[in-house]
Amino acid sequence: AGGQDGEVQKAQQAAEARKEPGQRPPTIFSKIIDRTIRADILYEDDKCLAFRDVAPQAPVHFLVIPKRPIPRLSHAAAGDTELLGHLLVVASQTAKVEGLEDGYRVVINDGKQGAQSVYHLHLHVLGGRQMGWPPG
Ligand code: IU
Repeated sequence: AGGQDGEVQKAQQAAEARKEPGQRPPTIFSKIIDRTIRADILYEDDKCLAFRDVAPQAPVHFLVIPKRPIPRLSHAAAGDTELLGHLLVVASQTAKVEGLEDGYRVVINDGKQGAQSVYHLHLHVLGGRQMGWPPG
């Protein structure tokens, strides 16, 4: 025990830690999509879902997610163009239904420095108060 085995184990753990979280299997958002977990759903169609964020950072704060799980924006490919455009249009339409006629903020967090915590691509839509710039 110890010695070389310990080194091998350490190297394996380091390799595991370096793996992008985005490579890992289904997130909690998959469970919201398949209704295993409840969410306050504002809009749904065959391609996407909009639901209220459980920890709202503004009077109105909802997420728009694709049903097909792209882990993060930086993993998006040319073939995702139409789907990503659709998410923006749904964000805009849902913001209208939510009464955000004075404007709102749309945010996509990507990866560690972007402070992404759930690796299933999502648009944040925040509104109902004055936003600041730059964001934190
Ligand atoms: P982020 O961009 O990955 O940091 O955002 C994840 C968001 O998902 C965050 O605002 C959470 O409050 C939100 N959320 C949620 O609405 N429901 C959940 O079950 C979980 C996270 I976990």
